[in-house]
Amino acid sequence: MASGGGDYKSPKSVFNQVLLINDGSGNFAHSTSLIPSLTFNASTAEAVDFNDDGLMDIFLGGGVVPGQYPQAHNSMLLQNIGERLVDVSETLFPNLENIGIVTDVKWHDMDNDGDLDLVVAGHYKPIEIFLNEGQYFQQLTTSLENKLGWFNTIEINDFNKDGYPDILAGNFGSNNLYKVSEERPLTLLAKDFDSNGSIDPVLFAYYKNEEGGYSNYPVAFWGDVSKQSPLFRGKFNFYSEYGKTDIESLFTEEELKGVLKYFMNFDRSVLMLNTGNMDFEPIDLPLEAQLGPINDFLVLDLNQDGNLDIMAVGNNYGNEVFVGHLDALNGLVLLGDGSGGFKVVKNAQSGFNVPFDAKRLVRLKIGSGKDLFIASQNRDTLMVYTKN
Ligand SMILES: [Ca+2]
Ligand SMILES: [Ca+2]
Ligand SMILES: [Ca+2]
Ligand SMILES: [Ca+2]
Repeated sequence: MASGGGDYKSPKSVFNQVLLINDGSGNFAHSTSLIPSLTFNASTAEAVDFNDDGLMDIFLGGGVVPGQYPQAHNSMLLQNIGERLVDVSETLFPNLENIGIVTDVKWHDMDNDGDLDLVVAGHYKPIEIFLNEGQYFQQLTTSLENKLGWFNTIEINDFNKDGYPDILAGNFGSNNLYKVSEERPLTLLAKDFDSNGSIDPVLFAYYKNEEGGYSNYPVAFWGDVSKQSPLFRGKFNFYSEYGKTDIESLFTEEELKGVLKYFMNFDRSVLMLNTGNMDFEPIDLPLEAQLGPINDFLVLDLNQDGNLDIMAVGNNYGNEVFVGHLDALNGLVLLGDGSGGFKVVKNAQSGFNVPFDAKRLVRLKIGSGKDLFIASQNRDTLMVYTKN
């Protein structure tokens, strides 16, 4: 179980990673001897037997260091050596040290050589694939590497039935004001500008300037930026001044020394179709899937026509990044055509409607053989659906 949060004022115990052992009849006991003591903000935990020795190992994804956004904790691979789990990241998986904000991972045999490889999604990152080479994990170079997203969730499956695993990726959604591209990405500058011990992240986006070209302007309203730090407050007297400030004029050269830069240039939620030669071609999900950030998918054949379909939930109310309340998604049902295309089923027709800050979607089989679809919403009710 991954533990954590973005609030650095939380008690330290919130960040202790917890391993619960099931005794086989549904009773869970808290195990302290099996895992090393790990206290950090973990975003995801995936149990997997990556070395096929019959013992379940664990991958822990690193979330944001509280108060230091967008800096992330190292992700970690814990190998089960029988009596306990040991951190083998340094020897088997040195890339994990610089992997950044991880939001979701999936283990899948991507190169069809019989062992499980790791697919990683995160923020300010492309989708990355690490091939399991036995003694180490080797990053696969693909054409996806220039597509830096705010990816929240991934699923691996063969959507077009050609025998090659495809990657379904839930991203920020293209329905936003930033209109990002490789030439005009969102740019996040991060530094402790006022030296008070916490990072001050400032996000910039390209908008049309008065000359008809594009300039890289701060995204946040002046009030929010000045609340963040007295350094910013002191720079302007009028809103109109701030309105004309771009990335070059907001900071002095001195202030930009040692600044960390992060980019987001790809905002669409997509199906990345495997081309069969270890590369992928992103295909946009329908417009309805671009209305807001997608946080979780369920992949299944809903209408039993032999083609994989998608259910999804999303939105984001609590943002560490300045972009406000994102609530345009109402839950999605997409019927697959078996070749990578999808048809939207309207909420009124499907009956599936999850309009709030939805984080996870799971399927549970109950006694009668019926499926329950359960969506969790942050600080709100669980919503439960069944299929007629
Ligand atoms: Ca193992
Ligand atoms: Ca493999
Ligand atoms: Ca495929
Ligand atoms: Ca189907």
